[in-house]
Amino acid sequence: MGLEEEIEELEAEIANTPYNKSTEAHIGRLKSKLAQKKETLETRSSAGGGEGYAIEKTGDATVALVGFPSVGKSTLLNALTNADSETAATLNVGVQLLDVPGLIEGAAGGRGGGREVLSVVRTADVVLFMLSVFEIEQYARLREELYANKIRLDQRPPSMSVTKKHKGGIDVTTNGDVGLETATIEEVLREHGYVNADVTLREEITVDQLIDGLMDNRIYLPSIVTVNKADLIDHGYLDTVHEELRGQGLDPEEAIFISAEEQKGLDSLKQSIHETIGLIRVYMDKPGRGVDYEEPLVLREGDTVEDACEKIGSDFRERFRFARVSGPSAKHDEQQVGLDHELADEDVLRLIVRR
Ligand SMILES: Nc1nc2c(ncn2[C@@H]2O[C@H](COP(=O)(O)OP(=O)(O)OP(=O)(O)O)[C@@H](O)[C@H]2O)c(=O)[nH]1
Ligand SMILES: [Mg+2]
Repeated sequence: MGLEEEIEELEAEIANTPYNKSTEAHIGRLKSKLAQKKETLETRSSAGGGEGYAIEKTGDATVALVGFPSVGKSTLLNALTNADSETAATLNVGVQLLDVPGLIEGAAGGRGGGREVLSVVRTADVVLFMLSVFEIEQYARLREELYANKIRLDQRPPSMSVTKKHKGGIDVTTNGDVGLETATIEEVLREHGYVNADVTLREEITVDQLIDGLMDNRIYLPSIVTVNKADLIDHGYLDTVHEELRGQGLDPEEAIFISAEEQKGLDSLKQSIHETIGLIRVYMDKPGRGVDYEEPLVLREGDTVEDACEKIGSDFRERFRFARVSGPSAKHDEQQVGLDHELADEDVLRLIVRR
């Protein structure tokens, strides 16, 4: 039996096994086998390489724009300022939006350019789903496609640790009820080749998340949903669109309605991207030149003065004496701070360095 058939059989068996406490460990084992066989298949079919999908990444963060054909991806890219190519646009504050064409036609099983296309998504910071008002149901398919390609959206990696040891079998420690039988956890670990190991699970987890935690190639990304062609929504139709979004498990309040063609809603979209990535803008107060409000230094939430120094480059970190900060992170204007001071969006920063 070939690998493909084995995979199909496992999938069928999983689908046909009712899930309950007594079958859970068995299902865990089947799912583990399945995950590993898929991995093997993929390694095999990717041997020999493929055409690279070349987009030069610039800027501080990238957003992968994912949607079916004709939903308006290219129109959005063109609508955004500084569109510098057909496949990439630079948003304000150093965020680059990348068109991911042909995800659906090519992606499954690495057909055509699918694998290269998906690698663009895997290296992005945020996934931006684009739906059009008449095709909200496409969302499920897009998510499935990304899931099948080991991209996990809007969730963190499971809080767990596994330490190999020399004897004693598999020892499971949990913080209260994690939603899985100990036998299931042991079975999954064994199936992944662990003989002796200490496993700690700190939160509720599903079999799939446990398997994800044991495979080291899952990518965890936040996502945003934008609904395009909002200009085509008639008065009575908005309720239907909201209903369909709810049917997809989406909150209509959180979806961002835009019209790429009429350039409406683009500011909210940019704002949402900005917040999701957690970017902050820091305006540098440069000696003799004043505050540069035009080209802020772009950092991430949680970044400190030290990160700013390193970002600016050259030898600011080594020559650093102290800094002065005004703005949201400062207790008062021109507050004197050290390298460990945490910066905030729209701070003004002056570095005082040794000559
Ligand atoms: N009414 C309306 N039409 C739009 C809007 N955005 C895009 N369109 C139209 O939808 C069609 C498809 O737009 P594209 O931007 O080419 O779509 P795409 O997602 O890039 O499609 P592919 O490149 O084939 O994947 C074009 O005819 C656009 O003019 C919009 O906001 N409102
Ligand atoms: Mg296009």
